[in-house]
Amino acid sequence: MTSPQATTTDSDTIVAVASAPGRGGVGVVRLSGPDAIVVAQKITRLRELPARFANYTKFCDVDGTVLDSGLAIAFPGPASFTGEDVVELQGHGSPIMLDALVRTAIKLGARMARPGEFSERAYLNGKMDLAQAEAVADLINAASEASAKAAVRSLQGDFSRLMNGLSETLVRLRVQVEAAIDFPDEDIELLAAPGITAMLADLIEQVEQIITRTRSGVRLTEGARLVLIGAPNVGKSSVLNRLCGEDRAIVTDIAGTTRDLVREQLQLNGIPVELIDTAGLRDTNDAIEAEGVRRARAAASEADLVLAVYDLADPSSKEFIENWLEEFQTERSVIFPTEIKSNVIVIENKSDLDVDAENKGFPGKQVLTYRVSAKSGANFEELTEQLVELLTGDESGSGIGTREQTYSARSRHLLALDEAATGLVDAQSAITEGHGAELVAEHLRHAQAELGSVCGEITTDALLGEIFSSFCIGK
Ligand SMILES: Nc1nc2c(ncn2[C@@H]2O[C@H](COP(=O)(O)OP(=O)(O)OP(=O)(O)O)[C@@H](O)[C@H]2O)c(=O)[nH]1
Ligand SMILES: [Mg+2]
Repeated sequence: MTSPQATTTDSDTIVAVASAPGRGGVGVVRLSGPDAIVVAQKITRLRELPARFANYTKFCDVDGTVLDSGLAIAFPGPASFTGEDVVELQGHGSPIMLDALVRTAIKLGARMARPGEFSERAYLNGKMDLAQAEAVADLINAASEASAKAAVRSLQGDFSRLMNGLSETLVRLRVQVEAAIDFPDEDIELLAAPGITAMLADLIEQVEQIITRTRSGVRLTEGARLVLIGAPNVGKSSVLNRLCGEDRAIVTDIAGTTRDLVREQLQLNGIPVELIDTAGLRDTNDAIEAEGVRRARAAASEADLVLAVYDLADPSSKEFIENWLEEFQTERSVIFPTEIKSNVIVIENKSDLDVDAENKGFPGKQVLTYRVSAKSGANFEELTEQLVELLTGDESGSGIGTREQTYSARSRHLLALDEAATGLVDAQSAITEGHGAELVAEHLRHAQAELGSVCGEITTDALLGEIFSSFCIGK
C-alpha cells in the first residue's frame, strides 16, 4: 500500500446513518473520530465499550429517554475502517429512530458526516489508496454481479498493485535518466543505451496492456449507453425486445409506432447497459413524431455505441442508413476523431425473410455489420458478444466480467493512464531524436505524476473533493 501525502488533520468526530435509506430489519449509525467512543458511551450509558465486542445495550437521548436498543461495537483506531476510533450502533431499522440517534450524537459533540467522508478518512489515514476508496463506492453502486465482483477485486488492491508495479519500474528508469543529467556532454549517448531504451519500450507496452484491461473495467463500472436508430418499421423495437429478453417496447407493422425514447436497463454479459429505442427517422408533418425524431438524433449523438438498424427486405431502409452514416460520422469525427469506426454497428435485420442478394453488405463502407432476425432470435448471442467486444475492446466478448483479472476502474483512471502513455512515448521520441536528458526526464516526470494520481500518491484537494463528494453519506 502506498502512503498518502497527508494524514487527517480533521479532529472532528463524524456521525451518519451507514445503512441504506428507508426501513430495514437493522439500521446502523456509524461514528468516527477522537470522541466516537465517549459519545457512544453517553448514548449507551455503558461505562466501558470493550474493543470489537458486540455489547447489547439501550440507546438513550441526552435526557435519558430510551430511543432504541441494539448492539454497540467499538473499533478503536488504528484497526478500524477509517483508522480512527469508530463505533457502530446497530439498532432497529427505523429511519425515525436512526435520525434521532444521529441527532443525539450531534448534541453530544459529533457532527454530520459529509458524503464519502468515512472513506476519505480511511484514505487519508493510509487504510486504503484512492483507487481502492473509489472501488468502495463502485461496489455499492454496482449494477451487475460482474461489476460488483470487479469492484471487490479493485478494493482488494488488484488494480492498485498493477499501478504500483508500473510506478516502481518508472522510478527505476527515472533514476538512470536523472543521473544522465549530471553528464551533459555524454547524456545523449547514455540515454540511447539499450538498458534504458529497452526498459522504456517495455514500460510502454505494459501501460498499453493495462489501458486495455482498464477500459473493460471502466465499462463494468460506468456501463454504456446504446441507442437504436433507423428508418421506421425496420425492427428497432423488436431488436430491443430481443436484447432485453422481454416485450418492453410496442411492436406493430405500422411505420411510426415508437414515438418517444424507450429506455431499458439490461446487462450484456455482465456489462450494465442502458439501451434506448427511438422513433424511426423520417421527415414528417406530425408534430409528435417530429419531436420523437429530434430526440432520436440527440440520443444517437450522445451514445457510446449506436445500433443502426435496417430491413434486409427494404432497400430504402439501407440507403437511409448509408446516408445517415455519412452525416453521423462527420459529426462524430469532430468530437471523437479516433473513434469513428467503433461507435456504430449496422444491424441487418429480418434475415429470416427471403432477401434480395443485391441488398447485402455495405460496399466500400468501413463499418461493422451484423445480420440478425429479431423475429427468430437468430444470431443474437453472437451479436451480444460483438457488442461487448466493441464496448470493451476485449476480443472475447463472452464473459468479460466473469474473468478473474477484471477489476473495476473509472474514466479518471483511463485518462491518467492515457496521459502517462503519452509522457512515455514523448520520452521515447525525445531519446530517438537525440534530445538531452533534461527533456526526457521531464516527460517521465509527467508520466509518473499521472500514474501517481490514480492511487492518490499525487492528488489535489480539488480532485479529492470531487471524488468523495459523489459517495453516499455514511460511506
Ligand atoms: N420477418 C421479420 N419481421 C420482423 C423482424 N423484426 C421485426 N419485424 C416486424 O417488423 C415490423 C416492425 O417492427 P418494429 O420493431 O415495430 O419496428 P421499428 O423499427 O421499431 O418501427 P418504428 O417504431 O415504427 O420505427 C413488425 O411487424 C415486426 O413484427 C424480423 O426479424 N423478421
Ligand atoms: Mg419502434
